[in-house]
Amino acid sequence: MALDVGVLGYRFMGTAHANAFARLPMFFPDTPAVTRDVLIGRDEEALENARTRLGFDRTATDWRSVVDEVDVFYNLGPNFLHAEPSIAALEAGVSVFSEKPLSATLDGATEMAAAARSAGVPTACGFNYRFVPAIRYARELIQSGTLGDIRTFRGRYLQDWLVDPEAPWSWRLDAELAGSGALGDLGAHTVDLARFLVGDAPGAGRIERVSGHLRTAVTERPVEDAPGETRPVTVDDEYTAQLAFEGGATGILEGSRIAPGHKNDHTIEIHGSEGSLRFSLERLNELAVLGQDDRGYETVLVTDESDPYIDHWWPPGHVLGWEHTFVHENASFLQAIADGAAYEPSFADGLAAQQVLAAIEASDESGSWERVLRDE
Ligand code: 4PW
Repeated sequence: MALDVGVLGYRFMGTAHANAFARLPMFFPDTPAVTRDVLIGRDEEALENARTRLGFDRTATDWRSVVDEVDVFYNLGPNFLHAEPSIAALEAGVSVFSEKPLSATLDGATEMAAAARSAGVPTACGFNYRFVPAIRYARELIQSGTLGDIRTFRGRYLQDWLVDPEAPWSWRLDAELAGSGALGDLGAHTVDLARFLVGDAPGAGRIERVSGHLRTAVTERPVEDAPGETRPVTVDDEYTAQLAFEGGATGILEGSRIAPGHKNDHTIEIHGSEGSLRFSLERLNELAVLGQDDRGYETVLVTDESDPYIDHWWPPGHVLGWEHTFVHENASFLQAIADGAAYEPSFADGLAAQQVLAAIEASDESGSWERVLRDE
């Protein structure tokens, strides 16, 4: 029987997930079938256009009226809207997928993770970069000891869509609506990859302490279609952070939405006692690996037998792109729901990342290193 899916949000992420729903029966035919039941939003005209384009059966302008009518609720709305509808769905026993960061606030994320624990149904936080074949291969290499003891994790995520001071204001630039800027939008992914790749590796483990710095370079931005009107920017344009892992490894993170020339540059470098590896999202079919044989970094083409998804797509060398990560993550999540099995990255992982982000913000305010505070 097909899973009825309700989706709040129909722009960037709504399209990315609807594309995944459409691809699944073609490329992952064993994944449970999905009925694109209801698309949720406020602007009726835009919503109806999106319903037709994205292939949903119906629309709703109030999430409250439909959140308990579906089998899976996808919360792809602005960050401030993640907590309340997701908790309501969980209280009705509905599985929930939330985009990242899990919430605009640490309190919201904590409540969402608690609701997920009580509901006991699979939840997902949208850390889609865990589903890049090269990242999964990197984890395998680290797990099998190829890099030895982990010593350094370096992660940067740079974009440039806010370089122009005339780029218009949006909810992503407001602390109440978004929580933070580059930190939550981009840093959440980097922190999650640190957890995924080295969170259980020798020498690294959990992130214990952080030192962070946030900066807003452009403090006012024009309001679209309102000549002469501006609004304040109350989130960071860029952040940097140092990490101390419990096993002794060090970490360096940076994120920016004002880095000219960098469109979606998420680069990870990991050094261990026996080798190193390097990954860049803009070349996501490759992984650079430095082994013990003194031959320098070698580029592994991940669209080969090391690609865990190769059987689902094209022959080796027929490269994958950004949108495939959403297909892989939805295949795993929907399968977990059908099997009643655990899924990762869950709301617990979303909360764990948010606790690190909160510590980075606290450090920016205090000017000191801060411990990452956890519930357990
Ligand atoms: O993964 C990225 C996000 O964190 C996306 O590619 C775009 O930039 C959308 O939001 C951020």
